[in-house]
Amino acid sequence: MAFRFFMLLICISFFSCKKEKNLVSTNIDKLVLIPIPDQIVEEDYGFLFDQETRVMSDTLPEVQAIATQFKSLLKQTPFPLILDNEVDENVVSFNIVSSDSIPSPEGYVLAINNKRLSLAGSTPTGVFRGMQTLLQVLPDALIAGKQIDSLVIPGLKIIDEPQYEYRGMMLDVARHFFTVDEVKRLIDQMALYKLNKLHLHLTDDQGWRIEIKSWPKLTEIGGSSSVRGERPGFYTQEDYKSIVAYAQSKFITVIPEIDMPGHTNAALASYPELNCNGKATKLYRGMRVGFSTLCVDKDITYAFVEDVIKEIAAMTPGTYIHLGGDESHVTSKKDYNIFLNKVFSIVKKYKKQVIGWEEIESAGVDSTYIVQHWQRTTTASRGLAQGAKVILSPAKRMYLDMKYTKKSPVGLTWAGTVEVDSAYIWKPSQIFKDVPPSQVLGIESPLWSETIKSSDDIEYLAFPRLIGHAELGWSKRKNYNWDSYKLRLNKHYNRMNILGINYYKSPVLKTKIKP
Ligand code: IFG
Repeated sequence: MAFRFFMLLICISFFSCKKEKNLVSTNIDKLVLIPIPDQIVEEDYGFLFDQETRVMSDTLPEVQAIATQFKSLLKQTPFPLILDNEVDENVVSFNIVSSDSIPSPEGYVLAINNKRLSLAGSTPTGVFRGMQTLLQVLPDALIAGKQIDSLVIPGLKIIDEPQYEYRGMMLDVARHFFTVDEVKRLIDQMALYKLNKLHLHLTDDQGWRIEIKSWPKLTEIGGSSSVRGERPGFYTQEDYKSIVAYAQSKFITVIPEIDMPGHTNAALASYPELNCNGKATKLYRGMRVGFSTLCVDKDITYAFVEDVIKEIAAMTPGTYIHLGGDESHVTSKKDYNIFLNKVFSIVKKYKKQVIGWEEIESAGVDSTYIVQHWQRTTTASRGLAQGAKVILSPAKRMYLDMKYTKKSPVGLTWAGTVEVDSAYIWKPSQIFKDVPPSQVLGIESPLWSETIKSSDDIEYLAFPRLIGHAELGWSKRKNYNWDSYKLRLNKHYNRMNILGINYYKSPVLKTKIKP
C-alpha cells in the first residue's frame, strides 16, 4: 500500500502519468473476413476499450453516421465512448483522408493497435466498406447484442480496395412481388458483403411493379397478379424512392429494369392500345417466357416508353436504366433493332445510360452501354467488340434461382444445379479474357422469383452463394481460393445465425476440411 502511495506521489509530483493502457497481445487467426481483404498484417497488441476511450469522426454526415452506428453497436458495453475530436490516443476514429493515400473511392485502411482503432477512406463510401470489415472483426457476442464487460479488438492493419467496381445482385420483384421491408432486409444483408448495386427487375409478363402516374393501369391491372397469383402488388413512387434512399444510405445504387420489348404481358394486359391488334391480353400467372412483345409499329408504343422512362429516370439518381431486351422471341430481329434504337435515344434524352441483357448488342451499342452476360458468351462478345462494357451473370455460376441440388425445395434447373462450390470455383477474369479488363465492370447475381415468395426463400437461395460471389467481386484473385474460402465460410455460419439469415446448409462444406 505504502509503495503504491509512494508511486502515486512520484506520479503527481514529477510526471503527468498518463495511464498507460495495459498491452494485450492478440492474434488474427480466428478472424473470419469475407470478402478477404487485399492486405492484412498482424499487430502485436490489440485495442483495449476502457472508460476513457473516445470516438472521433470526420464532420461529413455520412461518416458521422458510421461512427454513430459503431457507438450503438457498443451500447451493451460499459464504455461511454464520448465523441471527442481532440484526442490522439485511446480513440476510435473514422476519417476521410486524401485520395493520394487511398486512391480507390471504395478503398479503406483499418489500423488497430494498442493506441487507437482507426478506419479511414478517401470517401464516405470507402469508410462504409471498411466498416463492414470492422463488423467482422468485432466479436459475435457484440453483434448478437449481448452485454459484454470488456472488449479488446485484435491488432491488425488492413489496406483494402475492390477488384471490380460493379458488384451486384438482381431481385426479380415481377414474378412474385416483395415488399419494401423485404427489399430493405436484403439491402442490409448485401451491404455486409460490400455489394454496391441492386438491380430491381420491376416488370415482366406476370406483373408491373412500379407506379407510373401517366399510365395508372400498369399497376392497377398489371400489378394485380403474379405467378400463380400468389404475390401481387406494386411500389408506389414513394415506396420506390424509399428503397432507393435506403440503398443509398448503404452506398448501394439501385438500377431499375423495365424489360422490353419482350416480357411485357403485364403492360399489354393493362392497355389494349399497346397491342398491335388493339385488344388487351389476359393477365398471365404461368412461368413461360418469350411469348410477348410491345407493338413496334405503333407510335403510342414510344409515347408509352418515353413516359415510363421519364418517370423512372426522375426517381433514379444512378447513371443506368436497365431496358431488359432478353427473350424477345416473338419480335422479329428487324423490329427488335428498330424498337431498341428508338428506346436507346429516349434513355439518352433523359440523361441516363443503357444496361441491357446481352441480346441488345444486335441493335448497335458502344462504350457508353453495358451488356449483361447471362447465357451466350458469343452474344456478349459481339457487344464487347462494339466497345460496350460487360457485367458477368453467367447463369451456370451466378443465377441464384438455380437449385443447389435436384432436391432443393425452390428454384429452377434449366441452367443446371449450382452447389456452393460451383458458384465460387470460376474465374470472372477468364470469361472474356481477350478484352481489356477495363471493359469488364464486374459481376451480378440474379435471383429470378418464379418459384419463391418470401424473405426465407430469397435467403435460402442467395446464401451462401451470394457471399462467395461477393468475394469474387471484391477480392483480388491472388488472395483467395476455394479451400481458404471453405474454411472461412464454415466459421462464418455462426455470424449468419446471429444475423438471422436463412442460409442453405450445404453438405459440400461438411466434408473434412484440410487443416
Ligand atoms: N431467363 C429469363 C428470366 C427468368 C430466368 C429464370 C433472363 C435474362 C430465365 N431471362 O434470364 O426472365 O425467367 O432462370
